[in-house]
Amino acid sequence: MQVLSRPLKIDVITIFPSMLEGFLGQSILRRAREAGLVHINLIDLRDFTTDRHRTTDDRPYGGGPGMVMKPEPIFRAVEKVRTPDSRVILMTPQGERFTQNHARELARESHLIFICGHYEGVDERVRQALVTDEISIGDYVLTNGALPAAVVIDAVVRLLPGALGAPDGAHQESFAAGLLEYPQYTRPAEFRGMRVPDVLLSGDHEAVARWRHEQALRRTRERRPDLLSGKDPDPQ
Ligand code: JDQ
Repeated sequence: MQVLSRPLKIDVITIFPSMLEGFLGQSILRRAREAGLVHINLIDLRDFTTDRHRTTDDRPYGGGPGMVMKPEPIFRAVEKVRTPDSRVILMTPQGERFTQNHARELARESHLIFICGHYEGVDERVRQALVTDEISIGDYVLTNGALPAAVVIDAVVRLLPGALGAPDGAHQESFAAGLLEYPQYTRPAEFRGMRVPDVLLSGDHEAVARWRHEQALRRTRERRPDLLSGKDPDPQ
């Protein structure tokens, strides 16, 4: 298939590049890379240290527990790959909460640079002088930013035109419509006494569409009423 837009370039700066290697080499992500939709480059932060021990962290000024990532290697790594069009994204529990809207926005960019923190975080001057976006994937604390970066990359790459095979695959599903998914079934029509709803076997495409929309609304009302604010509540 022909690539219509320039590939999205993604640089990931981390002291654990191997954490991401396996993940990025699988499934949709691998196919998107092979199809030239995205170029992902893993950067080992230790390659940007200058001391014999390849040090990336140091004790916090003012004292206290834990270690802080030194600014110099991060500045050198970012400045090596940055262009005027780059978004420089810091993964942190203090960032803005990542949503499908962020994923859609980032999928329109040409170059993303992810800084994966480790230890207790990064020197504040990295934020001040380099970072354009701070993103949190949720309200829980992980040990480092590599998995959060992988989560954001996965959500963004599947939105690139051509990544999912079918042209509009990513736009059919729940969060695009602001609703949770309707229940899905596949064969057999009866399994351990549990039947697939008759409407799905009826061949009546309009009835199927109506049933799915009702189910999606009901599920959203029951599980995620927050997603419905601003939408017609359609009482049952
Ligand atoms: C880092 C840590 C104590 C951070 C170090 C770098 N959503 C989300 N959860 N956790 C993170 C992101 C995250 C991202 C980068 C990280 C956690 N840590 C651990 C420990 C205070 C702050």
